[in-house]
Amino acid sequence: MSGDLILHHYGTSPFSEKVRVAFGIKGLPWQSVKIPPMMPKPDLTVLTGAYRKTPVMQVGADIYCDTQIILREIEHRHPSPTFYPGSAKGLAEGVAFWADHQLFSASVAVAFGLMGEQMPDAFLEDRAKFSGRSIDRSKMKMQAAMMSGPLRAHLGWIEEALHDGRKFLFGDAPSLADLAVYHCVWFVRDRAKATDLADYTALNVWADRMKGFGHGSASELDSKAAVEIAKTATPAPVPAGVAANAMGLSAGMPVSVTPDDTGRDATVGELVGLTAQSITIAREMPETGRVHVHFPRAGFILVPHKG
Ligand SMILES: N[C@@H](CCC(=O)N[C@@H](CS)C(=O)NCC(=O)O)C(=O)O
Repeated sequence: MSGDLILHHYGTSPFSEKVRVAFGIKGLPWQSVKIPPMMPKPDLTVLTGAYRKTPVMQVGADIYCDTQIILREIEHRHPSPTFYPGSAKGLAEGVAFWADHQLFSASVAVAFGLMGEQMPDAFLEDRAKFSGRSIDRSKMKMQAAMMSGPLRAHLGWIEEALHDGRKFLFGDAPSLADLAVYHCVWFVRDRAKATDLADYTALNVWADRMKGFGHGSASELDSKAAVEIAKTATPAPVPAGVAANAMGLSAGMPVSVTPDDTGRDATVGELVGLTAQSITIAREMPETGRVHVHFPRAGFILVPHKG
């Protein structure tokens, strides 16, 4: 049984590891579509409308962009065991957002410093475009050394939090905060084999505990077959509709949604859903039929689209 959750990802992607471990914690079956680690990604962007980041989750004709909303959707469909720790749910979202942005940036600098020499020019050029910053191979080692201190400062908070013997950041069960911190530690420690964190005993024990969850059970799916699945499916209803908002946006309006940090490609479509935490737009393409593309609100810029 492969399940209806389709993850578009590649093996070396830290944010994909966040979702793969989420599948592991919940013991879920899922379908794995391997996407290229750099542009172009035609079978992905036809589904998302332009969003190029990794990973993307698909369920039929519903496309979820960004791990913030991907985790919420997994939780919605498979509530147990929960990733959202009771009264600390909002706090855990905040910790996860810090990890996905500040902690991840420091982790990238340290990991790229160690792996940069093996990275092909085309990959570094792609990442320069993605981040909007020039990447100079000769400066990577120096930048990694420069960011080692800030990385240790960020993760020093986690080491300190874990020192009271708790198993996970919010108690006895792993939450979305553990997942977000873990994918950064995995990138630096397990992928780049950096030794910067070797003396953080509690952090390393916790990271091994997270690793132990595995990835659930994946079955391979071709990217063209995933597009066909979208075409033959119908998007799920959007019961909440479009909430009142300061921009005066209403259902049916053409809008664009763009990440506010990296990979700033605008997805354009018709606004069909807006809540305090999510944006849903409808798009129609000959290859995909009608799809709903979902984004979190935090971290994205939503504006009217003037075609
Ligand atoms: N905020 C996004 C960040 C995703 C992200 O930056 N992913 C990296 C890979 S781990 C990426 O997209 N890199 C460029 C690419 O894969 O094309 C999320 O939570 O999903």
